[in-house]
Amino acid sequence: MVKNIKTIGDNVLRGKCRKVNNFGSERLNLLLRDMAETMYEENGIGLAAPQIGIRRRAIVIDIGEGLYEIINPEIVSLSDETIGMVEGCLSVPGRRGYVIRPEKLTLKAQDRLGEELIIEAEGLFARCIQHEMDHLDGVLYVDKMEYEVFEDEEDE
Ligand code: GNR
Ligand code: NI
Repeated sequence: MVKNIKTIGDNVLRGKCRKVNNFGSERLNLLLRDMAETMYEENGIGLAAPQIGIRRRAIVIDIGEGLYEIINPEIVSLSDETIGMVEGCLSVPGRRGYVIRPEKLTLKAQDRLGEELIIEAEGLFARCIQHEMDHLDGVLYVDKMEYEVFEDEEDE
């Protein structure tokens, strides 16, 4: 089911999410399905559970290469090299900002059955993972952006 996306100002976006522990359950399957449906409906490349009001450490991502479900993610390593990119967020509608983050990362996480996943990411995938992991700790890109990018600057 497509859910309403919580927007900036809603406290659910500002808390720390708890770990998922109900692996293999119908409830987790439903959460992940709702998250993916909502992400696709809203044309996002990622979505974190708190964005639909659920304080759990679950993320879905699809940057055009298929759906990833990432549960209880933990950073294993971050590159020293950083890169800037313009970000948007479904929870901060109508705005964009330039954010500097590590370019690459390695992640440890779990899949929907609780099996360990090791993910190495760079480029847009690494960007999206970091953006979504911030959501799990109540952080929005506007908290770390260098400057706002206005609509009419984008096509220049
Ligand atoms: O759809 C989204 N696009 C995006 C672009 C640049 C950096 C991060 C993102 S994530 C965002 C969807 C969203 O708000 N996920 O939390
Ligand atoms: Ni977001």
